[in-house]
Amino acid sequence: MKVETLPVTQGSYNLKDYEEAYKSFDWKDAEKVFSWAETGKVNMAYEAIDRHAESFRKNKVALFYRDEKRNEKYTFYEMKKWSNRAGNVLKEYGNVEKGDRVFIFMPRSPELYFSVLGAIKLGAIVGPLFEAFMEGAVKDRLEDSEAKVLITTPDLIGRVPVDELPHLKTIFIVGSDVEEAGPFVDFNKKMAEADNDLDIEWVDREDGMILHYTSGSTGRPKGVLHVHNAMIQHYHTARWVLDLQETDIYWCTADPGWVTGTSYGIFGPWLTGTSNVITGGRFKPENWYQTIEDFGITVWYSAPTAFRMLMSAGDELVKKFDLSSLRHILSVGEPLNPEVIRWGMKVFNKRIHDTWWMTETGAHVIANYPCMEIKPGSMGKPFPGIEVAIVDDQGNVLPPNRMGNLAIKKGWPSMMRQIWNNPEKYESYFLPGGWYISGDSAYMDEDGYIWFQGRVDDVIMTSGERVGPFEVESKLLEHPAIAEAGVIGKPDPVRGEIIKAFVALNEGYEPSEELKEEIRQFVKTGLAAHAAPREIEFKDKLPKTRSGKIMRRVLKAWELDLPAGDLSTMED
Ligand code: 6R9
Repeated sequence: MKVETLPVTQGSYNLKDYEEAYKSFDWKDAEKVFSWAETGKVNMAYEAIDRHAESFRKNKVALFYRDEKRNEKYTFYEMKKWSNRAGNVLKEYGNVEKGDRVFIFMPRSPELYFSVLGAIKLGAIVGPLFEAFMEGAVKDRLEDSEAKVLITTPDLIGRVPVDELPHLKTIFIVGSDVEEAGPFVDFNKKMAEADNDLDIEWVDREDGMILHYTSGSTGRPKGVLHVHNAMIQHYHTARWVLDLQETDIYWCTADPGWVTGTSYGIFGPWLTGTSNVITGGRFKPENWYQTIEDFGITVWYSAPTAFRMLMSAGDELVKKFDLSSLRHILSVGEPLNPEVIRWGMKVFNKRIHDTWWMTETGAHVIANYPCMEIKPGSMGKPFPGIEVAIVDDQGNVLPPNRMGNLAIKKGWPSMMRQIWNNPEKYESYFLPGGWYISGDSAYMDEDGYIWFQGRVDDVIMTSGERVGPFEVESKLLEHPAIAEAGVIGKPDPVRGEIIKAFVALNEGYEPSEELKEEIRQFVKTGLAAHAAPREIEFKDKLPKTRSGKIMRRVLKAWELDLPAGDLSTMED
């Protein structure tokens, strides 16, 4: 089969550099860029902010922030001061110490970023929560992590069941006219009075830094812990994959509630001293193009669903904006369709570069580098210094063009170090021989390009967000009308997949459109809007194994009109 390729992007290095690096790349050398290589004093937030504030980048803009109400910018010097203040506030009023879990549940705003950095400066472990989470999702995460401090807003505090969270001692509210009583502290007021200087807590490279909850196909969401050492990979992937340079204006559209919004919305850009644009508010194609034009975005990192939505907004709209500043565009989170890449060539005259990685990997693992030819539909090649292979279920490496488990050899710098409170779960990711099993299936072609084939498990990727069917099913079962529930991802041209629920009703309930809407609202308000099933189908009974497990693969087969496969374990 003839595979189409697209020519290289004019990046800051060429294929020869890349090939050289590929042969000789050594993570030990890669560490030398950090100040701790000389001083021995480690802290991610110091490397990301303070170090630049003490250099020629002092007055360079670190953060451009814009939403419907605010339009602000902060230099590295100002970011240092504000994050120091945040650190002081957390220490003084929240007694935050090294290792404590500090959760942040609020929409994007400069205060969110000051808080993340301030908490990391204290050696705390930051848990960012997506603003769309509702009470059940918030409670699960605060409970499992035993968070001591929460930073949130007046709009969101109603979703935090404070009385049911004994470990939660202090709640900072970011808003105006905050009433200070019990655990509640007025964040902005304390920030206004706080000191600009802070004693940074120097940590060990293996100390915890960020805790991202993510979904699997079974069980509750799990806390994936990353340590300060991850900065090595954040820095070098920001250099090689994002290709960030001194004069770049970079925009990552992801929220810090998801791993892309921290690794590449905070750490990667700031470790490399890059000007970082952050926007709040809802997705609107006009606003996105306007953002690129107004800030003169040069490097843009987004996701297939967003590109597909822009695509469906039409090519005429693109022409209304001056997007000539763009030099490098990247994508992550779901398969990037060749069609979208072709559209990008047409309207931006630029390639869109796919990248593959996961919450658990902490940073890029596979990418299309600016200097290499792209094969549309392929995720690219492994990052230098990381061993990626396709293995069978026993961990044997498969030859080219054979589909199997996408696996990574244990030991890359930004690998997760723990599943919070769940060592068995952590161990279950690895096969003998040190292979980390991603849960994705793929094959590698003879040129070393990797082609995504699907998830091995039932995890749903909807609009680039990872949703565990179990979490949605559990919520559905809390509804009084529902006796049984099974949830699958149904292919969708824009969102990648949408969530479809099959439900069997309890006696006394009748299927109806109103009931569907009520169920949808129930999940939306109990869990999160993005986790609510867009489609619901009533069934008398759901297919189950004899041990009572819902057989999602049978539901999927029903949905897609496919053979259901081996039914020997199904009950009658
Ligand atoms: C960073 C992030 C991880 C899962 C992963 C895979 C899917 C990510 C992809 C991709 C096809 C790509 N995924 N990148 N699928 N092509 N370029 O997305 O982390 O939320 O943990 O999701 O996303 O299935 O296993 P996370």
